[in-house]
Amino acid sequence: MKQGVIIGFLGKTQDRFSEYQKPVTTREKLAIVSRIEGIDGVEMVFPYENDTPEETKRWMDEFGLNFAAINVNIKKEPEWVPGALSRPDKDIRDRAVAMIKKAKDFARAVGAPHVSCCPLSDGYDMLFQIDYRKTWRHMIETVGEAADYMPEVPLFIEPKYSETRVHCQLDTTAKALLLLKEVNNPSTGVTLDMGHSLQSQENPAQSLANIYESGYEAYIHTNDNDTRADWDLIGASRHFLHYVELMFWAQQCGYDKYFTTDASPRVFDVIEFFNRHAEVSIGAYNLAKSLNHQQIREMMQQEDYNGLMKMINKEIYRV
Ligand SMILES: [Mn+2]
Repeated sequence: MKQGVIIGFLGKTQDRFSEYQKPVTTREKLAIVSRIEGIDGVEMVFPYENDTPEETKRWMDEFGLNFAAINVNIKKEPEWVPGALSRPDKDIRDRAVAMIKKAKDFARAVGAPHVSCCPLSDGYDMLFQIDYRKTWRHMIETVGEAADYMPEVPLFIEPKYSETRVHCQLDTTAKALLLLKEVNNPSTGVTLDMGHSLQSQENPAQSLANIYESGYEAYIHTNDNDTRADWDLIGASRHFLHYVELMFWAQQCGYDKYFTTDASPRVFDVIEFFNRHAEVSIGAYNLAKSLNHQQIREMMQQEDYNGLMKMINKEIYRV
């Protein structure tokens, strides 16, 4: 199991009410990653957390780290706050697509395996706000154009139900898959964020299986929440069995990319928060690996629900 971290959470973060932790430079964030036990992967936000590809690569080598992904941010610039990929103004859409293309250039230059994009600002707050037909068509066109560019760097799309818009365009894993089916480019995939999936009232393990059975690649973000909001809690702090089941199906699907934490320490000590996250993630992964996969699938085939419940009690909860 390879574990990574979205390094934005290693410095100062803020919500509507408070600021958390201290501001640190990207190089300092990478130094922190090297001190977290069990994590050597980095997901870096482009264009805000990087220097030139050469300098960025030097820092990564200095601390012995590897790229899990490049995360392209198309919501921060003032013109993209109300949306980017689906807006009526073609110039605004074009500049968002250009930013994704630049992120792909950067990913290739530093040797990152793929670019992940979560189009959080695309969506709506009130009813009768946007033209659902046109905005959906724009999503297909813009994601399609970004996917066509430099296909050797795949583009992963991350759905989320809510935030920053009250209702995001890509509100479920199924909606992201529908978009990718329309785009019809094999060099695309879905970033399955465990917390986003829970907020969309999905079961993350089932959503992961749906991505693979639809013929697409998946990239996993780990965290947890209370299913009402995307709290970015430490992994398995609320949904332990879901966590183990996600690991089980990741193994069944042959998942070999980084498990990248998208959790936010906020009031907790940064390094110890991620030490505990990495610890529970590898623990859940190894627990899932220790299960008798063949027997479990046979019990599912035979609809032996009592046998499966007993397996959960004895092998997972260990009660
Ligand atoms: Mn995420």
